[in-house]
Amino acid sequence: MTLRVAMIGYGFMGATHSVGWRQAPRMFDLPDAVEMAVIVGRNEDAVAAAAEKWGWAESATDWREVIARDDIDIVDIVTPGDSHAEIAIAALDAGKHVLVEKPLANSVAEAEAMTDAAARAAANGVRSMVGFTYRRVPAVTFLRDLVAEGVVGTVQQVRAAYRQDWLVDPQMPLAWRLQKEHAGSGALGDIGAHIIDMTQFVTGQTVDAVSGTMDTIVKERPMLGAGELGSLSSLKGAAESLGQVTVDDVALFTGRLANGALVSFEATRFATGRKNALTIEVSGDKGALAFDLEDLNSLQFYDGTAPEDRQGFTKILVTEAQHPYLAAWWPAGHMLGYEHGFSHQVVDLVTAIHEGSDPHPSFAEGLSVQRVLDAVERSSEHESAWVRTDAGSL
Ligand code: SOE
Repeated sequence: MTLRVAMIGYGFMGATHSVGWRQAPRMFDLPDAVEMAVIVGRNEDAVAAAAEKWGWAESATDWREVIARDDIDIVDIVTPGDSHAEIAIAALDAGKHVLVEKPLANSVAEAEAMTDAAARAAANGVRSMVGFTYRRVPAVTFLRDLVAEGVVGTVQQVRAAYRQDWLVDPQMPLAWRLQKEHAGSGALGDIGAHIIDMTQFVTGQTVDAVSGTMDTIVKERPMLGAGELGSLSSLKGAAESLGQVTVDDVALFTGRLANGALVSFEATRFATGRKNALTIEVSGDKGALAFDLEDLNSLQFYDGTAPEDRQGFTKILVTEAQHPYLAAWWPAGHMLGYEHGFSHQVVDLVTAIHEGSDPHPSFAEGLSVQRVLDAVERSSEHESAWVRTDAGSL
């Protein structure tokens, strides 16, 4: 069978997902063929250029028409968060499998409606998945496997941070990611969502309560031209006039996991010198594991059960055929990069569709992250009071 894909959106995430759709069928033995059928965007010329550049067979400007087509099987949504709910629900109701970029939505209400639509669709064999792609960096998947195996023992504390610095320059324009109406929130939802999901994924525990503080450091920024959203890969041409930043630049929060362990979270676009620094360290009563996205082909492992004179963190190279996803790529020892997670996401979605199973992260897991995001905002509004998240179960 051939699965025909329509991708809605064509910014930075459009590029990353296109790489995934292109590479996965070439490097992995997928159970079904994949065809990059149509890419959709509002600007006819720009979306036609994206189709040409990334290898989509067609381009189109009306996502509703595309979703109604009988020859489309999968809808991949990479638009800003404010349109995720409308497009995803329409696609699921039309019987299309859906992949939606993180965070699932801009609000808990939207995420709940999407999760309901996904459950209705699942009853008819329609699959849905959220694009928390970092789960599929082989070292992160392996870290999860090791924690589940009991290698660190009982998880007692987690440190998770996602630090970028692309907003330190006050001339960086007011792109959609800095506008609440489009993005829902700022650093919190964009990159904080990744570390919440990763924490829940690797520990198997929900974040049940949070206490947080959020701040906007540069409150006004140069406006973009009328109708321009500003993709991260092409931010330029800002006007003289300034507009209000309506989201957070920094979100610091503490979380309490279901088993009682504490987590410190930091999501910031103001970590001068830190470009894409996602780090997580899981400490248990028998050992610890740490991951750093800027050194993504390895893990740091501390074995607390080793003889005292041989203890200390050691580096595990996650580059071998036994490690998740790696057998399909290069000979042992050859490393992967940022883009490979997007191929692994395609592999797992296509496999789940073929097998008739539900891929992870499900919309329910996306909703769980959304509830944590919402609780952090409420906590920050109430002088960092502890707020329960109602994150549900994983
Ligand atoms: C921007 O902060 C961003 O592109 C995120 O939106 C992505 O999810 C992450 O992969 C890289 O940084």
